[in-house]
Amino acid sequence: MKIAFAMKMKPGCAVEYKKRHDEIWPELSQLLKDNGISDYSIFLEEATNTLFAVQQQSGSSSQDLGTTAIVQKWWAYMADIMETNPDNSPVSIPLQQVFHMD
Ligand code: RM4
Repeated sequence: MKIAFAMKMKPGCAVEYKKRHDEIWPELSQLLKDNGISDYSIFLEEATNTLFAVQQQSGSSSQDLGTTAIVQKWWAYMADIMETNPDNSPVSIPLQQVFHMD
């Protein structure tokens, strides 16, 4: 199932945000794949620093993996450039699909 959600990046962090994702930890990407996440993209709207994530999921969302140590470590690593909840998880707003074409 394809899902999408919005997150917020702190202003002026686009280069660093992309750099960190270009260098995503292999153990994190493997964990995501092991949990049925694929075809995962994140897009940035620079005017509002809004991040739009889209992913295929066969079980839980990437945002539901916060009980794993590697996701907790990644969220703590990313917290300085994102809007987060007290547990460092990124504030994530589920988005409703209103159109799809194969
Ligand atoms: C994002 C955010 C998400 C994570 C991806 C890989 O910045 O931390 O929760 O799934 O990175």
